[in-house]
Amino acid sequence: MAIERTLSIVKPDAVGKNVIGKIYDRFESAGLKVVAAKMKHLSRSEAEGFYAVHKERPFFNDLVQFMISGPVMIQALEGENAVLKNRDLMGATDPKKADKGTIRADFADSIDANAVHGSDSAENAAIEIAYFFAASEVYSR
Ligand code: IDP
Repeated sequence: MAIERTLSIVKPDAVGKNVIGKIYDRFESAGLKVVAAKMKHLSRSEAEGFYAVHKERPFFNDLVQFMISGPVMIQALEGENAVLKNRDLMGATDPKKADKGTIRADFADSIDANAVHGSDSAENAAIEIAYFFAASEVYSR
């Protein structure tokens, strides 16, 4: 299976709950490596740009407001089938519908405050990683 990269964000709710390490443990236990990482308090324009694909959706303003409500932890993950593997670890967008044992089932409170972001395709992963990291900041290993 191909080695892929995906972009992951620990959202402000999970950073606020002090569970960055617990979430990283899920990635590492599943065989995903953190190959880039930074903590950042996004500006409104950074959050709007990142979620531009959702700008016509009714929840866009709430989503942006939530994403700038506190610092986030942003990481690129690398491993076999990384995009899907991370989506499986995250669970469904709505934590009430997320499978038991997933990050969102265990750490998220609501569809707005749902603990993590993860790229939904390898193509988007490449775009999202480049949005936050220069190539020289990603350490393949
Ligand atoms: P994903 O994060 O599981 O990939 P997307 O559909 O890409 O889900 O939506 C991006 C983010 O927008 C979600 O993680 C969630 O925080 C928020 N969101 C999605 N749908 C809704 C909704 O119906 N109400 C409120 N927020 C939503």
